[in-house]
Amino acid sequence: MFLEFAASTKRDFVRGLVTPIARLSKVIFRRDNVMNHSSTKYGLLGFPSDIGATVSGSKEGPRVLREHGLIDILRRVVPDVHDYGDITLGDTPNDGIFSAEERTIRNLHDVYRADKALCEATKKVLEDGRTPIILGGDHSLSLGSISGVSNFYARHAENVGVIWVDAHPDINTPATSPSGNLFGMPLAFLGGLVPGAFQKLSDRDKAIDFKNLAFIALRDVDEGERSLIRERGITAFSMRDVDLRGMGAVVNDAIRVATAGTKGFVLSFDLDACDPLLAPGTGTPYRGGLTFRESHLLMELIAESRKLLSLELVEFNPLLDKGGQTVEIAISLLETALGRTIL
Ligand SMILES: [Mn+2]
Repeated sequence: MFLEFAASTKRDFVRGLVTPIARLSKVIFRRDNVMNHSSTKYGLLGFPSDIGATVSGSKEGPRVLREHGLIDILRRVVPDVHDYGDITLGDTPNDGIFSAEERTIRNLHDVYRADKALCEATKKVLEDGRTPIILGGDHSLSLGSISGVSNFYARHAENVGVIWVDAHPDINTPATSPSGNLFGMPLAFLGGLVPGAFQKLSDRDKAIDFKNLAFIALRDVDEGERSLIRERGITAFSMRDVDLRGMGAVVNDAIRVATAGTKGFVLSFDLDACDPLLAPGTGTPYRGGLTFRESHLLMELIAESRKLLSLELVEFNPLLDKGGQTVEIAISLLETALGRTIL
């Protein structure tokens, strides 16, 4: 800068003085280490439900994240973050709306109420001109939230991609699910494989097209899921790919898949994607997961893409956390996804 100053004073006195001062003031007054995204407005929604999961406790996730100052921390990254609070459940649905296949789902009526409420709430956030940030809660929430995002963009016939970062692909159908828990099935419904009430949350035949879906960090996959991923040719980057190619190459490929012919993508981040040594506070941990830097690099590249339509952070279970390390990494990952940078 001082060299530039010296050089420019040789040219024009005014220009030479004004330019470095303007540059200096940018350095002094800009928000530190934040990407220039601050015009994006965000809307935060809590999904305090874990009845779609095997292990309970993630319903406390949104409360604990807020108690740790999440909103104020995010407002240091982007000025406009509005907290819409937690979703409000509607009435118990008429049993007649469910298909035979859906009837095998555990807690069917209540998970449906929660997903229907989240579907409408997510669409409302988008209608307000804000990018949704959804705090889980178990991963069954994505059936509602991604249906809501898809419905919003369906009005202009725009498609929505999905980057699903998770140890598990969550693409069982009720027929292949070993547990009957909805948190292992949302993608099968979103992709239109299971007819019934959940599919009808979407205004189109299916909320998403599998050709715009990319998995990252897979390492615990059920047999039915493995067959489906192969048959449908779904883009899936397991931990092997992260190990061999590095997170940078993997995320860039995932972004390419999720943005091909779409408006952008939803990032659905399950905390069990991270290694359990890093993030123990989650219901179905599996060893061999993402490191601190791998997970942060992913968020950095997502933020740089400027194609994020909605962000969800799921399966944070405070009851299983150890010394607050999971809540800390969860908040840190959200900050990075919103544009915080190292330099
Ligand atoms: Mn999951």
